[in-house]
Amino acid sequence: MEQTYIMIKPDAVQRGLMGEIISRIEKRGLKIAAMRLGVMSEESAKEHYKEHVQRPFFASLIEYVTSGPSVSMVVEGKNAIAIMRAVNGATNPVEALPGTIRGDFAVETGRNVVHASDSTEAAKREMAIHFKDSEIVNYTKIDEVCLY
Ligand code: RTP
Ligand code: MG
Repeated sequence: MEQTYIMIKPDAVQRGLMGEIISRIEKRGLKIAAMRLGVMSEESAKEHYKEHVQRPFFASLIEYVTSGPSVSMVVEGKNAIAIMRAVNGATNPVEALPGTIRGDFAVETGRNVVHASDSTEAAKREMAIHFKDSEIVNYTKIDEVCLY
């Protein structure tokens, strides 16, 4: 079982896409273990995207993700990290396939609607930035029974 950190970015909240995105995650069969709406602090955003600190787009990226409310989630399930990367689609929406969130709802990299952790290490690190352990809820869903 894996957990991954997901953000519905501010452009998606502004456009009323929260429900659509949450619905896709639920319908795929993954479980939401934590969820919060709020404006991400500059400090958290910089820590979250610190791998990109030297890139020319870093300042704009921080401005973008702190520009308004976003939704932070912990999404849980078998292979949740890889599945959520696939559900989101390619970073540049031009390359994102139809049927992915970015392929259906985005046109440019600078407003690409969603984030998902890209590895086990990143997921752990990002969940710790955005959630306390006590905010991540442990519960069982009726469709989780699997014998293998
Ligand atoms: P994310 O971290 O947001 O899930 O996106 P990602 O893994 O698919 O892509 P990553 O390389 O981690 O980039 C993080 C975010 O930075 C913005 N970006 N802008 N060339 C550019 O202008 C550029 N490259 C990346 C995007 O918002 C991207 O999602
Ligand atoms: Mg990334």
